[in-house]
Amino acid sequence: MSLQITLTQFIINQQRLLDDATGDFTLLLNDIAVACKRISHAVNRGAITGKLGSANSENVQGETQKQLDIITNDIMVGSLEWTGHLAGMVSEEIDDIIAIPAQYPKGKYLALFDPLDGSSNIDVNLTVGTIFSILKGQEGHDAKLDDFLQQGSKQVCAGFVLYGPSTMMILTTGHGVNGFTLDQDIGEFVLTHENMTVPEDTSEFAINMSNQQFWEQPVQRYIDECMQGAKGVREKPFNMRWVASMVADAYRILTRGGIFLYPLDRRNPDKPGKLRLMYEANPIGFIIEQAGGACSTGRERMLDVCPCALHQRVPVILGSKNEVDRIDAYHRQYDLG
Ligand code: P6P
Repeated sequence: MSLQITLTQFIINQQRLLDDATGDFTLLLNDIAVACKRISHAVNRGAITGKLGSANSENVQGETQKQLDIITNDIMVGSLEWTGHLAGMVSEEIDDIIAIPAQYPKGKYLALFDPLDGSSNIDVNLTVGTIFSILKGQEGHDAKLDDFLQQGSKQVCAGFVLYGPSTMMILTTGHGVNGFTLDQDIGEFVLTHENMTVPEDTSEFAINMSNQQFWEQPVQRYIDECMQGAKGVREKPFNMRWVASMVADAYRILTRGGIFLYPLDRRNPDKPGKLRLMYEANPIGFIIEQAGGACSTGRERMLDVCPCALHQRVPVILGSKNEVDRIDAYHRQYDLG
């Protein structure tokens, strides 16, 4: 009888390929999986437990927090701070670095996460998710700001968990991308989508069209060409999707290709984009690249961006490689005048 491979079994199999593996990383990923199972349960029961709606508070981003933003953040912190694998954490919901309490040992990894991405959708029962990024820190020391400000190319692991019709974890440790579905009957993530790859071409774009007046010319040009369809220079019709939940749009792109844009927006020069580099663009960008896609700011490979702040925002263009390359080329032509 062939049993489906569990997430733990998969990670241990990968660990065995590494000579210097100590098992710490495997245990950390397992703890993240437990946290996300707890979040899945909390999100699924939001209406039943009366936890939908606003918390009447704002996060560091100045965004109104949902009750479940706070609940899921507490679940992530409470599930990871005691493990002895981390030197510190960063959360979208918390301004400063989250230190490991003195009573717990410190480890060598750093966890950065958006505990509930797309939470504006939670009250209307659309797919939301948890995004996480793992970096190497200095073992045994409280992590400082500079420890976190590493380029996305330094990530040792990135993943996101979708809370949708099914709960899924999409994971990369730098050796491709694999999808695991939570089998509620046994309470385990099992391998269901092996070696996910993003088709290099697409005819489906994802962007919030209501912001069109604020886009720079290269993005205006690209979207105009998509909208012209078969009569225009692209000589084929395009479709559009926009879930307003990055994890949901990213997963669709992983399964059938596509291009996702949350571009530079001229409304506020202090906010070059809406999405955050460290715990949204970098982890999703790492996954998309590992699946054969591409992720850029329009002017730079996302994973090469040198961070200067924990919650800095960046323009995000990701998905099918040939489309990202085209948009990057439009930016170069524009910048050259
Ligand atoms: P808008 C969710 O709030 C999020 O951070 C991403 O998950 C999503 O892609 C984007 O913002 C949606 O933004 O402006 O369309 O609501």
